[in-house]
Amino acid sequence: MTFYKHQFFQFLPLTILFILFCLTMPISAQGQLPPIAQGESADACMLITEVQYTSVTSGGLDEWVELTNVCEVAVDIQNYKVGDEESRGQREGMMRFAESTVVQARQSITIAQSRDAFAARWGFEPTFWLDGDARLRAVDFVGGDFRLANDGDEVILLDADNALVDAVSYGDSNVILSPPIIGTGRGESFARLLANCDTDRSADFKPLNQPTPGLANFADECSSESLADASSGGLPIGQLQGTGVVSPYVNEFVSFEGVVTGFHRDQNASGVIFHTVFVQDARRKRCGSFQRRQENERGAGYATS
Ligand SMILES: [Ca+2]
Ligand SMILES: [Ca+2]
Ligand SMILES: [Ca+2]
Repeated sequence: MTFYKHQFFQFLPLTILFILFCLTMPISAQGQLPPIAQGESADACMLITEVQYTSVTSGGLDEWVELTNVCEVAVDIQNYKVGDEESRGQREGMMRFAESTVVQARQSITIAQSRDAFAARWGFEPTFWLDGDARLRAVDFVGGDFRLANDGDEVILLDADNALVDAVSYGDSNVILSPPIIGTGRGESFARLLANCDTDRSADFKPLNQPTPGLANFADECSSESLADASSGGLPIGQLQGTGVVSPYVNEFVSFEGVVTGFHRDQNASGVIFHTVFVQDARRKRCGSFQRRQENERGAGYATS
C-alpha cells in the first residue's frame, strides 16, 4: 500500500490521539502492573480454599469465596483484605475486614456477594457479605467492586500490612497461576483438594459439582501422593455416554477424570479461537502416574490421539 505525504497529515490528529490514548491507558493494559502486595506474608495461615464465581441466580448474587485458617492456632484477620484486584490503582475491588475477627484453627469463613442469595441456596448465612455488611470496607488503593468475572479473574488475600497471603487465578487469567485453575460450570465451585496443602499451583484445586461453603478437607500430612489421592473421584470420561443413545448426564454439570492426550488450537473466520482437548479414561497407579484403561479407550466418546 502506498502512503502519500498528504495522507500522513490527514491522519496526524488521529495519530496524536492514539499516542495520547496509549499514554493514558491503565498500566495493566501495557503489561506493567503495579503489584497490589508488598512482599509475601510470613503468616500464611489463611488460605483461599474455595470459590464459586458463577451464579445460579441472576446478577452473580450467590457467588462467594471461602477462606480457611489452616494453622493449629487462631488468627485475627482484622485489616486483612480480600478481593479480585491484582494491581494497585486499578478498577476492581478489595475489601478490608474492618473489625477484629478471630478465625479459629481449621475454621472456614465465607464472603458472599449477597447475604440473602447465599442463605437461600445454602440454608445458612455467610460469615460476611458484600451487600451491606459494615464489617467489610472498601480499601482506598483500588477503585472498584469485588465481583468475580465468569471468563476468568483473580482472588487475592492480603494481610494487615498488605503483604500477599494467598492468591489464585482461574479461567482465562494466568496472572497468578499459570496454567490457571480450570473454569467451572454454573453454580459449581473450585476448591482446594486439601486445605492445608498449598503448592501455589492450579493442581491444588479441583472443581466441585456440589460446593461445600464453610467446610474444608485436611490432610494429616501433605505430599504429592496425598494430593493425588484427594484429586481422584471424578467420573471416568468413558461413563459420560452411559449405555444408551442419550447420556444420562444431559443438562447436568459433571466433573470427569481422564488423561489429556492431545491439544488442538483452531480459529474460525471471525477470529474466535477454539481449543479442543482430547481426553481418554485413566486409572491412577499407586506411584501417582496415569495408566491407560484399555477397555474404555474406544468408548470414551472423545477422539484419542
Ligand atoms: Ca481481577
Ligand atoms: Ca461471576
Ligand atoms: Ca469448602
